[in-house]
Amino acid sequence: MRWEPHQLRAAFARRLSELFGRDVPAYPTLLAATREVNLRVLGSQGARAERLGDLSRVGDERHGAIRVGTPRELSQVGRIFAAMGMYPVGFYDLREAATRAVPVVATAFRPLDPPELARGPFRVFTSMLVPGDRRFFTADLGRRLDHALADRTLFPPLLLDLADRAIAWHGLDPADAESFLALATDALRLSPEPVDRAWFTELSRVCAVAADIGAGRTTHLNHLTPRVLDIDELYAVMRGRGLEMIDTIQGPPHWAGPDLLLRQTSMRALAEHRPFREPDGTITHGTVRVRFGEVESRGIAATVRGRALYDELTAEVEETVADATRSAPVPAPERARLAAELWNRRVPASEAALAQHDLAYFTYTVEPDGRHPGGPPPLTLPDLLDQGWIRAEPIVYEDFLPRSAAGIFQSNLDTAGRRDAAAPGTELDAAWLAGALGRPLRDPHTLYDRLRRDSVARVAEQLGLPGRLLPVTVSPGDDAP
Ligand code: OOG
Ligand code: NI
Repeated sequence: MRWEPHQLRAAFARRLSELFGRDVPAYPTLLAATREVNLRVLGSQGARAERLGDLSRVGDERHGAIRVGTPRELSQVGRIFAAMGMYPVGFYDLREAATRAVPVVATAFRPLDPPELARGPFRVFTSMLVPGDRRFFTADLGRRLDHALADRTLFPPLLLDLADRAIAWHGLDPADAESFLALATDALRLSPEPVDRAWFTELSRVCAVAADIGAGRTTHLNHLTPRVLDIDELYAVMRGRGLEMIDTIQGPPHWAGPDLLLRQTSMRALAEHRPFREPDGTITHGTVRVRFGEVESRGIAATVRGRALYDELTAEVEETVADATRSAPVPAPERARLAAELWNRRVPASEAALAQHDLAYFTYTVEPDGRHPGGPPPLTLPDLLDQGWIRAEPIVYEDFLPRSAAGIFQSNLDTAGRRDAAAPGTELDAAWLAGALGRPLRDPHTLYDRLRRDSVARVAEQLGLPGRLLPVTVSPGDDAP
């Protein structure tokens, strides 16, 4: 018997959930509320509720978040996740996306193709500190941070060996699987080791994220996020139970059309006990606020065009709010109302229209014989769809959004931190991150686009239209909604 990567992934997600449930009391509350809301949505909407994933998948679906300090640590994370069939997708620069100091760049490790996603969609948002960025760290502090980070071992050599073995053999025997899972889970536990008070305080002045990543000698799971079918209702339920939620839901507003991209909201981190080593060598008990709760709902993946529209509308809402704020603060519900109003005006509110305007990704399949009309099929996708030859299934968004991620980070920062806008930033991009990881970094759009393209090619072949079927995309610039 061998444990395959997807079995390791599922077991790892379960172990993290147990660990987190023991340590963070709000997490079981969040899971219970998520289950209730999901069942309620299924009860009231029936099959429609499962359009973007059946409840057995959605109910188990989680993403985690971890933070590391160096390219070397990041590449080790890449090995451990590759053992579980999770690969880096997307480059997120939170230094730019955040208004407060969040000196990290990030990627997400996840399964790549639909069969693997169906077997277990666990993904982990992974951030890496950038001590070389002079906007946040002076040359002296950056150097001392580099030094401290170079000197620690987040992942024991045996864990990395087992990861390499799992990659080479596409799995592990049961005894090795057990060691691998135990060591990997242990590496993400909050350490009981004392934190150096002076160092922690110095880094906290830059920002809490730098202190969280750089002050200790270990890393830890920051949050574990369940997926919910109705995030507005979940938000209300959690508030009703007295949990302190941030004031907004990040991402697209609640609007008239289908769920798009990703909506997320989070809970305030609880103060957790942690020992500190004071400058005089004594150990005292302090608290840190790092681990928090988050919940998300996933929608249809937006195309490049859809994403550009999303970014444009987000910027418009922000401008409107910024203008209005000059006379009086704009409360969160008012912001949500403004956004919804804008979306309802500017975004086509049906799956068919989103597909037709090339705003969201779908896969296409031929209707079974007897379900579609006879005679020669028409030659374009919209006609094939209109006349009932083929059907379109939405592709679920499996990735993250940089501004939302920045919002989730910031929701748990008490202070703005320090940032010297005049200092030069460190240029880092997807190619740089791929180099640091030592493995290919996939672009989300390429993955979604391939699924769409492959399905169109299959439709064309099945209907005997090879090479004649028009591409799905309308050419850029025409009939923008
Ligand atoms: C990661 C914050 C981003 C998300 O879901 O967008 C994130 C962190 O706090 O480490 O988890
Ligand atoms: Ni998250």
